[in-house]
Amino acid sequence: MRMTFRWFGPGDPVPLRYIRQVPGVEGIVSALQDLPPGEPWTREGMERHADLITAAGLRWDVVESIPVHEDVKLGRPDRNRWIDAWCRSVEQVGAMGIPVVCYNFMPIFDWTRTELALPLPDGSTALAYDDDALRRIDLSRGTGDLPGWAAAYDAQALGALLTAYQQIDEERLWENLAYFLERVVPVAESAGVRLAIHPDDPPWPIFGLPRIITDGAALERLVGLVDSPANGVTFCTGSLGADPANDLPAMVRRIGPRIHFAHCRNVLVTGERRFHEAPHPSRFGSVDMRAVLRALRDTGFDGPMRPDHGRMIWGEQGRPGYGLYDRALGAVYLQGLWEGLEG
Ligand code: DNO
Repeated sequence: MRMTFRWFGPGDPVPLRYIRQVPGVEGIVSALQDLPPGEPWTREGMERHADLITAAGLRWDVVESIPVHEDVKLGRPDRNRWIDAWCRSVEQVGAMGIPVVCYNFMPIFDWTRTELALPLPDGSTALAYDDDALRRIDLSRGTGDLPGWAAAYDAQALGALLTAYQQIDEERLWENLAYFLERVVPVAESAGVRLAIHPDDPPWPIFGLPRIITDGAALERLVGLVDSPANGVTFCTGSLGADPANDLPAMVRRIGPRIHFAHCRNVLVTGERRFHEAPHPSRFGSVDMRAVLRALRDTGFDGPMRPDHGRMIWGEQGRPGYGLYDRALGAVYLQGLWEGLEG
């Protein structure tokens, strides 16, 4: 296992020089954040970004993410153009010697929360999700201030997309994912890059949109779509762990060698489709982190791992889920756990 840390580029309130001081963190997880989905990544742009990381004494270990254009997920006639652009970016990633690309196949919305700063009893705040609150969100004004969502759509663009997705049920989305993977996996293979799909977060349909990467059966189906080591998974304990029916260690044991990246985060499930994020150690949440890490160890995981979202603690202000302090505690906890399992 190699401990890594996400960095959102020069605009990130957490500077690389602080990340460098987190014990054991050598690798950075990052992306060319400002490029719109579909825009191919250039060598020049990647080198500029990599230089900043190297100058801080760190290494760019994982690209998270190269966004997949909605036309690909919708299976629209011009999807090949966006898939080609995605392939060109993957080739650049390979040429830079970065071994893993994390991506997702969630329609319109990436990770979604209904509350960005839920106060916890200890005075910290955490990201939270409540399906009832989600149903009360009015999308007729666009994505506006929907918590957690990075790309912004105005009312008209969002309405058009939501209408287009009415034709896409889960099986169609699987077909469109297979079409995408059949084209990108061979390119990743030749570029020396392993693709790692991120599970849907939360792992159930939201706003009436299909979500398919939600459980163990889905992960097994995914790796079977194109049977290549380059077609793998980001094992995100927080996303998958929000559904109590998911047995995370069992999932790891089934798809083990195809896990190329681990996102470790705890969530406390507080009701039906309702949870908030919690400190990383097992006792604070619904994820048995020790059992997950043991399964990763037993299946020979030697890839990058990162602490996922943290709470906001010690008065830190910044990007929700991505402050320095609680993630740093997570990184150290995860390394301690791993070390203990080595014994
Ligand atoms: C949230 C992240 C996700 C992830 C994408 C990968 O904090 O884990 O936004 O980067 O889903 O494509």
